[in-house]
Amino acid sequence: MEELDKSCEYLSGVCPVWCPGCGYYGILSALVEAFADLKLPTKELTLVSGIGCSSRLPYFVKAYGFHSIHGRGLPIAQGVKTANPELTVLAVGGDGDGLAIGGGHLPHVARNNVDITYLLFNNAIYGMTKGQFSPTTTLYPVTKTSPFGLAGEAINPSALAIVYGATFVARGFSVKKEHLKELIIQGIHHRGFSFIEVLASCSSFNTTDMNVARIVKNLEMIPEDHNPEDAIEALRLAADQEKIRLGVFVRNQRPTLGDKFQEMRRKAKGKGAANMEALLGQFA
Ligand SMILES: Cc1ncc(C[n+]2csc(CCOP(=O)(O)OP(=O)(O)O)c2C)c(N)n1
Ligand SMILES: [Mg+2]
Repeated sequence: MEELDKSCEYLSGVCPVWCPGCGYYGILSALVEAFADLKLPTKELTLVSGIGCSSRLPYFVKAYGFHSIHGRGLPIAQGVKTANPELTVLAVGGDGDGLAIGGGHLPHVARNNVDITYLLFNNAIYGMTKGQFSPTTTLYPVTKTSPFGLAGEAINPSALAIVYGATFVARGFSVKKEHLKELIIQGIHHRGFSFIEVLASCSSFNTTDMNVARIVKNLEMIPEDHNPEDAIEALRLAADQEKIRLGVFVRNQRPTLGDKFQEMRRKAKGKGAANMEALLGQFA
């Protein structure tokens, strides 16, 4: 009960508008419990999202929130973190938001190793706009925008994040709340870009791809002896067609974007554009 009270401190009081049975309730619950465990001051916490059912999450959490533009949560989160490195910044959004319209941002935030945590809510459908196929739709081929089936192969979000060079990549499941909470805690602790794919069923428009019974039957935790610095093995696990692997695929260290900017600032001091007098003098 005490645990519950603590995590409630991170709920804004705005009632989620998600459908009954939506997997996102489990994610919200895991998230606020992670914040409570970490005892994060709400004034140091920022949630940035794009557009979609998943992207409504910042309304429900007591923190700074930015419900932005479809597919643009990641670059905005990068800007927030760069402007104020003291903040704990999380980006959240859906599979459509992050892999279709916003798919061009993921490689850059990953290669820049921006020190933020990104939760990609994978329900394999455009939920908010009522059931068009997304880049991760696989087992539910006939949707409002694919009456005769899907044309392309689905994207595997975790595999993509590994290939893009994210320094922390994990997969959780909305139903396994404790496990997801631990992944979120590890992601926030990780210094660098943390990508967490969360499988979640859309109770209204696609109960096939992320069918809870099917995932429970097929899931397998990543073996404890997996070396998270071994990206090739991580990719093999993430792309496993037989089993749905949950846990941490990748964890490694390299300088963050903030580190690089600091280094550049040091190098630039007193030189070139950093010397304002010399710069303004050119226009005299
Ligand atoms: C520029 C732009 N294009 C299209 C839309 C319409 N739109 C809103 S949400 C959405 C897709 C949401 O799907 P997803 O990101 O998977 O989130 P979910 O609702 O499933 O959580 C689309 C296409 C929009 N709001 N803005
Ligand atoms: Mg979706």
